[in-house]
Amino acid sequence: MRFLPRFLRRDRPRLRADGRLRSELWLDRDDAHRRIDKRLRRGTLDGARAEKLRQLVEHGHLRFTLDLDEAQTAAIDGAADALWRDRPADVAYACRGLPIPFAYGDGADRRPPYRIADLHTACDAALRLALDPTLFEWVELIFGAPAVAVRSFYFEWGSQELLHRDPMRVPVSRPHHLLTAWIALEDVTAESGPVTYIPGSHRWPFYQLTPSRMLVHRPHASPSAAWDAAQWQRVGVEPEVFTARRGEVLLWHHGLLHGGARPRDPERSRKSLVVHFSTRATMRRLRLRYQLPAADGTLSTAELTSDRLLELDGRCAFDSPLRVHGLPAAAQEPAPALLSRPALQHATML
Ligand SMILES: O=C(O)CCC(=O)C(=O)O
Repeated sequence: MRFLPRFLRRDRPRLRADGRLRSELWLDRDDAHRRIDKRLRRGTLDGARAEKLRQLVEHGHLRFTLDLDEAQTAAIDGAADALWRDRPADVAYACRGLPIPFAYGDGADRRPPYRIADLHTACDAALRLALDPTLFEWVELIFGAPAVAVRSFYFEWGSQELLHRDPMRVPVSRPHHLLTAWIALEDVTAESGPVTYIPGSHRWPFYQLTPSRMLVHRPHASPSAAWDAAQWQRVGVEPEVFTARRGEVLLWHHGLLHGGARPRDPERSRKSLVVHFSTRATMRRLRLRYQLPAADGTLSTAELTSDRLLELDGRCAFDSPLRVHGLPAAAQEPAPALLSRPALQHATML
């Protein structure tokens, strides 16, 4: 193992012969439906939940609704306004590339399809939502183990993301210990660019870097993106669209191919919070990459880690590495090179 190149050591996850990730989780096992039957017979699961779990096993996603009132969503939107106004160094946003702390960014970036990374670390209302008890109940029912919210993204507009799978983007220790909750913060129609997904694609084989090894935490332009696009073309299905009322949640499996539709009306907001979850026991430390200023004032990629948790009634979310490392507030004294745009435009991955 010591002699493997670093990128191979990181990309250790093994694939099964059918190209899916090796997973010990009950929902990925061939007897998943029998396990649901057994729990129904024992009375540890009710019929409605059992149906939703079957949906997840078969189609890679399930839906439910949270009790999310307007005051909570208004507080979340207000926190986004405050970040753009105050431009702190310990919260970041992203356009098409790696997140950059607000302090080093540019107000002109507040346009589609930017997103705020880990708003839950800067806003109590977003933290309460990421740690919502109903959300955790579902996630822990599916994992069969205590969960942790790994990171979140707040969107004001649709993401317009190409179809992709989350293990390429979300740095969890075990890529199959990954569930994503997409939460509507307002009613979302076809006009505002809803989330799209391909039911059943969670069972499609992953791209193999070398036999049985998959690629994780890699850019959109990686061979795995091309591989997934080719599979999609071969199957020839239209993605489904998640139009939603405020508080509705689409929860998806790590393998589900999903993205964001192009909005019919580009002016229309599409406010949402995306929360990625893993299991507490496997996720000890969060490693994230950012665009940060180097000594010469230009922006370059830096990896920071966090093992600090934010807790609410026993439910936990990772605090962001930016807050743990406490970057200086560079906005007070911006170096001219930090405001040059090329570095932002050339970054290609989250
Ligand atoms: O909100 C969307 O349109 C998609 C978000 C997404 O793909 C993600 O966060 O992984």
